[in-house]
Amino acid sequence: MTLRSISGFAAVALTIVGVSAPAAMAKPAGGASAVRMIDTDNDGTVDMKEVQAVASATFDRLEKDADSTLDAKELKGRLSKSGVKSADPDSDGTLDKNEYLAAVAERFKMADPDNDGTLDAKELNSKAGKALVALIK
Ligand SMILES: [Ca+2]
Ligand SMILES: [Ca+2]
Ligand SMILES: [Ca+2]
Repeated sequence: MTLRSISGFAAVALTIVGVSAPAAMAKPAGGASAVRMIDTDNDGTVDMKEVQAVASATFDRLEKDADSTLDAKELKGRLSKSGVKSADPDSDGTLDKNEYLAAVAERFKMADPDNDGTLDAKELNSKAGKALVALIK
C-alpha cells in the first residue's frame, strides 16, 4: 500500500465513522437515558401513561400550523412514509392526536415482549424500544 492509498483509505474510513458515530455513540446509554427522559415517577421503568404523556407533549410541540394534525413534514422523519400510512386509518395523509397516540401505543406494546406493562432500559434499548423513543422524542 502506498502512502497515498493509505491516506485515501483513512479519509474514506473517517467519512464512514463520521456518518455513523452519533448513532453508535448513543447506543450504550441509550436505554437508560430514554428511561430518564420518560420516567416521570422515577421508578426506573416507563409505563404507558408516562409514554403517552411524553408523546402528547411531543405532538403539541411538533404541531406548528395549529390544524390539530401532524403531516409528514411536521413529523420530521419520526415515521417513514409507510409508517404514517399504517398509523393513518382515515387515510387523510396526516395524523391527528388520537392516531399518533395509537401508533405510540402500538410501538409500546411491541417494545414490551414480557408484557408486564412497563419498559425497562433493556426493553427501551431493543429495536422496538428505539423505534418507540424515536417516535416520541
Ligand atoms: Ca415510571
Ligand atoms: Ca389521519
Ligand atoms: Ca416490560
